[in-house]
Amino acid sequence: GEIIHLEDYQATDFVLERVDLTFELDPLETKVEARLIFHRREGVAADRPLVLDGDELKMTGLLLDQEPIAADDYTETAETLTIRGLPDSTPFEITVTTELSPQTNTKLMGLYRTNDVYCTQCEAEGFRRITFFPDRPDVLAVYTVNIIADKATVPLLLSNGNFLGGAGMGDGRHFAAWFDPHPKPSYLFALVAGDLGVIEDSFTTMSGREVVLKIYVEHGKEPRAAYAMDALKRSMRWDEEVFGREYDLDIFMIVAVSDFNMGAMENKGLNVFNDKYVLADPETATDQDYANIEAIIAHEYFHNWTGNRITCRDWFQLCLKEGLTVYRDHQFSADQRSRAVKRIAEVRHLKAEQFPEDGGPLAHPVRPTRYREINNFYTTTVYEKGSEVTGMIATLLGPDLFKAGMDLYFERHDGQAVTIEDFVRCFEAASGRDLTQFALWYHQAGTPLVSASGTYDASRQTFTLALEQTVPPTPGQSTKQPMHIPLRFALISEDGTILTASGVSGAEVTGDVLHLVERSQSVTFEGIASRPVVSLNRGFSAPINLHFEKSSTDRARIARFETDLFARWQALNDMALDALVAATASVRAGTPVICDQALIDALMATVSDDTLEPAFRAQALALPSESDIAREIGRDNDPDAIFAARRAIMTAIATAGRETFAGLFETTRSTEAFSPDAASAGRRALRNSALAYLVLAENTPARAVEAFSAADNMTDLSQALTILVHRFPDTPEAAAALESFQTRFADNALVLDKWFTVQATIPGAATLERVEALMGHPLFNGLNPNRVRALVGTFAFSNATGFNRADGKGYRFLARQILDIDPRNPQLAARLLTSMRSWRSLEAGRAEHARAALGEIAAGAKLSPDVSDIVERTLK
Ligand code: DPP
Ligand code: ZN
Repeated sequence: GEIIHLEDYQATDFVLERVDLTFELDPLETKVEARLIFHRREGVAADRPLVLDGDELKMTGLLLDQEPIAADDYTETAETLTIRGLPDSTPFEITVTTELSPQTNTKLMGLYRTNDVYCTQCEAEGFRRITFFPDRPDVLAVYTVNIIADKATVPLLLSNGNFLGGAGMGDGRHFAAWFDPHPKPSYLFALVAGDLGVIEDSFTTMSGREVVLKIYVEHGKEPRAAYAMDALKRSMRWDEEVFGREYDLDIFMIVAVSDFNMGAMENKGLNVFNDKYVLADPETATDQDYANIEAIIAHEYFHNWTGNRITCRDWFQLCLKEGLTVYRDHQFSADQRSRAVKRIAEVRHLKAEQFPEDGGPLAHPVRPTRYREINNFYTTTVYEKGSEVTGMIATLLGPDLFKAGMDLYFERHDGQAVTIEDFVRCFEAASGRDLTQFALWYHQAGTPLVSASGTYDASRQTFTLALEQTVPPTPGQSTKQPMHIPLRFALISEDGTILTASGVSGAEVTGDVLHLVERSQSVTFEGIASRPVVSLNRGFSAPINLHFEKSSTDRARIARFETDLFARWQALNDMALDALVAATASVRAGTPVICDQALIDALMATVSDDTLEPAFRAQALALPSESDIAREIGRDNDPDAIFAARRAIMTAIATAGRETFAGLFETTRSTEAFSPDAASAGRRALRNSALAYLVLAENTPARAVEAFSAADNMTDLSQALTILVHRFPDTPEAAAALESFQTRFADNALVLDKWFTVQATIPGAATLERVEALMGHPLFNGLNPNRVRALVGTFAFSNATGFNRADGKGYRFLARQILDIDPRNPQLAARLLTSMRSWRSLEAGRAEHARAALGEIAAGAKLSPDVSDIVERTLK
């Protein structure tokens, strides 16, 4: 593929008015007739041809106003259909007939089959695999869809919009017709047909309209869709209450399928979901699964306004819908659960996934300016950093002006395909604030580094905070301008009160928000009676790296006295990270690891504090991950040393807190029936982290074995299994537990994914052999993306010691998998390959092995554009 540049954007020459599609479904020979009504855009020269996009299409017919088009009036290439000699000023109809083979479409883009169900995925450029079409998001049209299929085997025929009607056809086939009155881009088209079960409900909108809600799943799985339905109704209500957004069709449908490249897809009125984000019951789903379902159901539903009603002008604007919609789903989950705990989980995720991306060879701006393969830009930068940028606008403007800006956005741009500039202008107009510098967050890649230091002047009673920002160079952007960074803060006195300054100079400060806008800024607070401790970047108000050296006593003071719960967690996490980095240095130097007593004391005080919600206490106990530690160290990383250091610190905490953990494990035992609500989930989280520490302290599998047998829900069961198998992988107890788990859930694909993941993430070099053996297991299925991600993906992304074996065999294994998967599913292969993005921060021996494995991939014959784009950028 060629590189596409933002600056080359031009509107189409022809305006598409209407689309009429007819599908005659067949596994190997589906016939598609597309009737497209166009007119030439005003001012476009009469000799300009119509150029349509296509991908692996077999065209069997082409008509202009129902007449065949002469051979020299059109040209077909692998990627385009060009039609010349079209009317100048009158509308005309192009009819394209294509033949598809959904059964053999393993790329899962366009029309394909999953467990005998016909299904589509069109974002970003899948519609061109169905018919020749102006397949770009700024072409909005009204669609009518007719579906014809065998009635007995394909009883259900669905598409976007409202149902027009259907009937039998006398030849064993039947048809259904759908009409979507809302103009939409092709990436939001969907068709689903097959034999599925359904649960049905309804929702009354704020203006009193009744909307039918349906969730389709495989027969027999209907009861497992109940939680998703509940989450959907809560999402619809919340979007009305918080954003004033009402649903706009008579019916809203969700279909769960088992083969899907993404999490889910927001097709208008007909969302298609990876079934992992729909199906749940206590026996088979963890609390994390429930939380994911709630978040993703909400996310796709919220796209109806942020994405569908207002869509993207081009794919460079992807964050316009994704960053904003992630922000919206975060707010929703925060309202449904504990806001602080939700924020902690978001920040952990951001640091674990987005920070490495932003700090490595795949770094790109939230709003990129060039791409080779758009599929590779569905990234945590576009999504999660995009959400953070939206959140910073809310922080800068405050809730009322932020809401005014959102209202203006909906009012101004409903029905349009717009840009980030359009979005930002709404907030400027609503607030009167110039957001030019702020908008650099969309344009400059890289995680800003803010260095801070404080000086207290007792005689003047002033406190001065010196701040400096740098944005590291990233691919294609060697120099950066200073950003507008909103830093929420608190000054805390030694006795724990939050201090209010009598005056501030050197920065704009509004409420608890300090505006850092220069490269370096010195901010003086007056009327500060005693030396304060600064809690900076409260709530993670800006997605930055912060260097602010503090004694562990000062960090402990924040952990104890902050009124912002997130900041308390952050202080604990910083203390732990300091300890883990020091411990890693000790391991590499061959000196004993000593755990900071202040960390142990602060953790134990937090964990024992019954006034804190259990979910928060569990988050406090979850130390920074191996990759967090590696990122903090930054270079010359030895994953084995990091693992050993982390294990040593955890053991020190476990030993010191043994009695506390034993007590917690008992007091958090539930006597009630399972409920997935946040409070119950938090209690389970605390109990299971107590169990993990206890098992470390006791150094025998007994307690994990017992917890495994006693578990009456999937959260407890899978936690016990993980603790047992990860800590004692080669024991008969671990083998027996794995065996019993597999037997018990043999017919549940989603639970079996967990079985593969537990094994793929066992720490240590020996896991590679285990993973290779599991690739040959009868339950492994290389065609199912969830299964591949559960085994190969978690090994590469979440097993630092196993994947980064010193001998490089982990990388070579991944290289073989990439080359094997790429021809059938390039999107999946490219995504797995991003696990190599931090290779340059490894110690020299591993880095050399990683480079060689990347070289093997790069040398592969006939790489997809997806994989070749990632491998080239990763090696650069
Ligand atoms: N399905 C993906 C999402 O909802 C892409 N739109 O984010
Ligand atoms: Zn989305």
